[in-house]
Amino acid sequence: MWAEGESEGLQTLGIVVVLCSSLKLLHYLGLIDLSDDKIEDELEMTMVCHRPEGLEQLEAQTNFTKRELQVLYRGFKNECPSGVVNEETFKQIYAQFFPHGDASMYAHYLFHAFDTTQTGSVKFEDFVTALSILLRGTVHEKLRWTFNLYDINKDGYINKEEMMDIVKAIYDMMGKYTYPVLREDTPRQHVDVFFQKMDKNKDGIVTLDEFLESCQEDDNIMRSLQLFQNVM
Ligand SMILES: [Ca+2]
Ligand SMILES: [Ca+2]
Repeated sequence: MWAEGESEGLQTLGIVVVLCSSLKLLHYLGLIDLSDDKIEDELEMTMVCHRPEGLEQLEAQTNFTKRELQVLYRGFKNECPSGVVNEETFKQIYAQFFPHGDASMYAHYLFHAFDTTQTGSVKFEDFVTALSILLRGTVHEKLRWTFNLYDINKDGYINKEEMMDIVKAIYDMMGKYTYPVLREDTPRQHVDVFFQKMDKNKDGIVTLDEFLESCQEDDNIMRSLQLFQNVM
């Protein structure tokens, strides 16, 4: 039997992976280790090179300052000259950061969580909106975002199959080195424990309200969500 702590550990892991992945994405884009001096340089170049449309609007919609948005935009355009990121780019980025596993399915789900309008591409606006939530959003916003990630078919509920797919994708991504003693039935056991905990009324689906309630009762999840609050 699985101890309760282990299932909590997996849920926490899922959320940490989401957050770490976003941080790695930032690092990949060369934005995370910027010193103040560098920001000044970047800003100067940004001002010379381009003036992103709707910057005021984005400043109002996100928790980033105009200066931060300009730096983010420059990095984004630098890595993605077309101005949009497609699913293949997500997969390539994740393959680099999880070389021992197969991150393609997780990158697929994550891409669709970023691609809120389901257009098949992530624009700068989508990108910074998600980053703003993951790095500086309220706990409620972060949990909502995570719920949306797990709700693969975007029907407003998480069912067992969706949770199973996400858990498998996380296992695949982490690879054998992280979980050397995994048994085949382990993801199913995790999903069962997850549902026992989250599906309060036992109707076989997890609603957003059930998800929010369960997560906020859970100290592990709350701690991991707060961990990245002041990173940027
Ligand atoms: Ca669903
Ligand atoms: Ca339910």
